This record gives sequence, C-alpha cells and structure tokens, in this order.
Amino acid sequence: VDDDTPPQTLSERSVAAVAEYIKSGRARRIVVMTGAGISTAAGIPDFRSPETGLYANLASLNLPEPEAVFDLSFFRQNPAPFYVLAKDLYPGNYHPTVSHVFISLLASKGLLHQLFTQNIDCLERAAGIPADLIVEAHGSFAAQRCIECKTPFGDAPMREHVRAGKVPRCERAPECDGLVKPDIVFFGEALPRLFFERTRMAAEADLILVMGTSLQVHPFASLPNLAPESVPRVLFNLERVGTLGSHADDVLVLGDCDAGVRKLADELGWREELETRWREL
Ligand code: CNA
Repeated sequence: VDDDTPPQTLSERSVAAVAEYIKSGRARRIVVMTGAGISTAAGIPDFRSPETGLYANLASLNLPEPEAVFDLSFFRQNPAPFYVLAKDLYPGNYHPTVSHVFISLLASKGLLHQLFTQNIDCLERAAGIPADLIVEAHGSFAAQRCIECKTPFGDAPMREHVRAGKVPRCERAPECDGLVKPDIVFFGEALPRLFFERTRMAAEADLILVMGTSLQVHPFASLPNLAPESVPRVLFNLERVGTLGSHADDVLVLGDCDAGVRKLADELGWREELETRWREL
C-alpha cells in the first residue's frame, strides 16, 4: 500500500494510534499471532536467523538437513538429534520475555480474544496466559505419546529421560516399544484440531498483533489475512513479513519485539504494570 493511503480505522499508522484505538474501547477482541522471535530474548534461538538460528546450531548434529530434526521418518531412524534439541528447549529452562508478559496483560484486561503461537517452548503458559486462550498451532512439550500405538507417556518419566539424554520408549513394552515423541507437529503431520476450530477467532478480530514470526510456515502464515481489511494489524518483527504493511491500517514496528511492545505499553500507560509483572514472574 502507498504510505499516503489514509487508514480507515486508525487515526494514523502509528503505535500511538494503536494505543488510542485500544483505549477507546473499540479493540475488544485482540488476536495475537507469535513465532520464535518472541522467545529469542529468553535465549532460545529462532529457526531462520543466520548464525544464531537453531538450524545453524543443528549443523553440529550431522543431520542430512536441519529440517530433519522435525521429520517423522528421520526421527524413526534416529531420534537422538531431536532429543538433543528437546533437552535444551524443555520447559523449565527459560523465562518468559516482556512480549509474553504483554500478551498475559492483554488477557488480564479481558482484551485477548485468542493467541495463536507456533512456539513449542510453553513460555506462554509460563507467562500466565490462560490455557483456553492459547492455540499451540505446532503443538508443544506439554504432553507426549508413542508414535506407533499412541499410548500417552507420563510427564515425570519424560522429564527424567530428557534430562538424562535418553530416548523414551513406549511403556507398553515389550509388546510395543515404539518411540515416544512430544505432541509437537513434525513436517507432514496435521496441525491440532483446535487450530482449525479457532481460526474463526482470527476472522473475528478487531485488532491483530503479529510478533516475532517469519510467516513462512503454512497454514499458520495465512492467519493474519483472515480478518477484514479495515482491521488494524501491527507487526512487531525484525523484518517485514507476509502481507503485513499492505493494508492501509497496518502498522509496522520493525526491530526487537520487546522494544516495540514496551513502546506500545508506554502509549497505553501500562509500562509500569508490564515491567512489574515481568520482574515478579
Ligand atoms: P522463524 O522462521 O525462525 O522466524 C522468526 C522471526 O522472528 C524472523 O522473522 C526474525 O527476523 C524474527 N525475530 C527474531 N528475533 C526477534 C526479536 N528479538 N524481535 C523481533 N523479531 C525477531 O520462526 P517462526 O516461528 O516464524 O517459524 C515457525 C517455526 C519455528 C515453528 O514451527 C516453531 O515451532 C519453530 N521454532 C520454535 C521455537 C520456540 O518454540 N521458541 C524456536 C525455534 C523455532
């Protein structure tokens, strides 16, 4: 869109105007869409940032290609690289970021309609966002099961195996002995049913916040396009992604997402509350 095209909903294309829109009470159904970029400040590398990205780090594991770590047929032959990654990413190792806490603040204020996350680090839950407002589009480490007979595997033994760097196997052994995998969506696997049940929430949004995602993985990548064009969309990301910036009411906040979120919190008068909550978490 031409930068001169006047917005329909916001008074102007700025963070201040987004804050004004929220404060006016017209944004009651805020839908947030997140990716690995909101967790990098916690110390978890994203996938695609060169040098620091997870794919770059996985080079040391001798994978045919980095994506293999999330490939089911590769996992069947060699589950070890996934469990190296799992040991690092396992919930409990990391602290939620300011961006996670901002989303939990939206929830506390009754403004969060739905959060769609691609992350598997469970930091949304750790930040106190109510479970029913979270759609973990690519699953998470919250539960695990046998890839053959689908029998669930306990949380406590899972934690033990991951910590010890051991690959867990189905407890129905010796009959089964299949590999156990967290309910993380691997390449070629279907997304959780909840994702499809909740996409209508994205269509109902009156404000969309997209944070820390390259929007390269489908069908997640099309979520920001489901609401009418007059619905403001704000992108907090290092780079411009997807169709963000092409609507007259899109606001691009390029740079570190925690910095962008702090700017919005300042404009909303929520900054102190945000910092306090983050510190006390
Ligand atoms: P991605 O493709 O790695 O993209 C991350 C995006 O975030 C890029 O556009 C970066 O420029 C941007 N970014 C990185 N750091 C920041 C920052 N501090 N502030 C603002 N923007 C930043 O990751 P996506 O989530 O888009 O890709 C989808 C995959 C990655 C999902 O299936 C995830 O499961 C998977 N993943 C998850 C985690 C996690 O759970 N924390 C970590 C790594 C990968």
